[in-house]
Amino acid sequence: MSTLTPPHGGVLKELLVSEKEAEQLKAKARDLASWDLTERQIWDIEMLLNGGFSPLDGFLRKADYESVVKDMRLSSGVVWPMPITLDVTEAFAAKLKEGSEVALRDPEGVLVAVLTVKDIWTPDKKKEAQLVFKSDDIAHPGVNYLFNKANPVYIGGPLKGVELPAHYDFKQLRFTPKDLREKFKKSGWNSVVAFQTRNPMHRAHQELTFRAAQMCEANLLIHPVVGMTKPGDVDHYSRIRCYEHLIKQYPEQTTMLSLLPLAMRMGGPCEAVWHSIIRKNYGCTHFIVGRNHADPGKNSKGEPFYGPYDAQELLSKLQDEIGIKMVPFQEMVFVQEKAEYVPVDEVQKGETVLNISGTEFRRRLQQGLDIPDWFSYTEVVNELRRTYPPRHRQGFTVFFTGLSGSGKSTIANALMVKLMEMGGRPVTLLDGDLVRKHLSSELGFSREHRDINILRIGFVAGQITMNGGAAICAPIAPYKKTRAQVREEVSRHGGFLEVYVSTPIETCEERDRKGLYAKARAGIIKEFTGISDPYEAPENAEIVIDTRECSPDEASQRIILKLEQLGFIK
Ligand code: PPS
Repeated sequence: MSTLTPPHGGVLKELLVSEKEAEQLKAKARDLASWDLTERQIWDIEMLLNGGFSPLDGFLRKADYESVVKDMRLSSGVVWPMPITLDVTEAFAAKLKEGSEVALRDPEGVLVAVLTVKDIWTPDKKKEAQLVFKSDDIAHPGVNYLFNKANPVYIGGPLKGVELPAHYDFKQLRFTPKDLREKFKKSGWNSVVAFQTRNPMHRAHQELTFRAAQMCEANLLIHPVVGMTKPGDVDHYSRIRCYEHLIKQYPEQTTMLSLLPLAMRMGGPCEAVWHSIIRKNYGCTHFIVGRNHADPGKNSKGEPFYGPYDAQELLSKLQDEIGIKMVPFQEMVFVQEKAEYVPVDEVQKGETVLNISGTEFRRRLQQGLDIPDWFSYTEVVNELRRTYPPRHRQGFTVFFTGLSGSGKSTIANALMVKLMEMGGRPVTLLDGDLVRKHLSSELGFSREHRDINILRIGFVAGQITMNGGAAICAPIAPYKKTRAQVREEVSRHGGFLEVYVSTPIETCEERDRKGLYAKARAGIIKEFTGISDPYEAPENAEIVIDTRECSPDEASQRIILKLEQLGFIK
């Protein structure tokens, strides 16, 4: 464990032990209670071990937690605005007492650190949300995580770090606080201004960061977050490819790109304070805070959680104490007459301001439309076009639902061959019977088993969609909630079209192609959908088809036209 005071930043508290001690801990850990770190905990522990969260020496203990939540300070009085806590289940906490040691492992079971338990407590999450995020509205991603994802019990205590969590991507861009401090020192970078981002950077960002660096006569660190960001953000792989293009726009030897393994909380002002402490730990002397820093978006009433410049206001009061200089920045806008970017408060009367909102930018990407040069760099736009191809090059899923014998499989088969005839995408049919034979042969028809079956179909369809294919699913899928889960899963990767085959039960029973209805009526088949098990009809299906009125050709044609209307077929 090392405590060093390099020329840049304050005291850095790295929590990794020596190789020898790490070997001893690995041997000892075999007999300790073991906790598999959640995704967010993995990011937090990386920042704890590498010193990015200095002066913390582990997950917060109760007294520090209470003080942080109430006053944005550790109990020692040092400014620290964000509760970094280790949340565990009640069952796991019940195995522990003060003084217990816990082996903290990554999802593959690799030992990352050993925690000595000092406190175990059940937090008042509502109070935590109100005090830290100034809200208990779950539209706030930080609040939502706290209420719906974080475990109910916190354990706190110091850490002995065995090894940093492994990363295999962009290794050449991952630098610890110590690495960066050393790099800055070697390069003679005495003043470094850091720029925090979780979005792709366009010309406005380049202008802003370049001006900021010029203003404070500092070198520039582009320091994007690659841990958890806001749900729905552009994935970090695409973003980093964009930053790698963008970095070429700065004068040589002035700017560096390094990735920050941080799990954001979207805490606005208090997050800005946290970010600035982190940047100080990484050896920076200045930190840019713009409009809506770490903004959680709108609350459930459609209002902003924080004011656009609240973060600047709060940090301006604390910057001296923290020991980093805030560089406040107004939004940069493009002035047509001047053909350049200026801070919004420098726009003169009568000048034309051009802007493309995030929503408009995504619409243009989605439809393959022009994105002007003044807005971004061709290389950056091309990267994003690869990540967000227009709809006609995205994958999609057509998800049929309906009673047994309603005609799902017949229409699904007709649709499959029509799509194959058109070409352009690989087509996969996940028919109810087929899935039960190849994917779910061990399952029956209880509610639990049906849910597992449908979620499996959803997972496979999601993967096919993600990789640009067309998945056609045709299970009964009788339960609304499970169908909604499938929609959510698939929609993350591409298009989702629900087709409700609404043929009434009387017709299905009359047809009774497989003789199952007769068996169900006779009680030979139990839990039969529509007879002895419920079917919850969809209310928002994109298409409703009653096969009494529609041939398989007509039905599949309607689906093709809908896909065309939505832009998936061109
Ligand atoms: S589910 O609820 O979505 O998991 O059902 P699914 O996998 O689509 O069912 C596929 C076929 O199973 C036959 N079958 C039953 N259906 C409903 N209830 C019970 N108890 C049952 N037992 C067997 C039925 O033939 C379903 O096929 P389709 O193509 O819908 O007729």
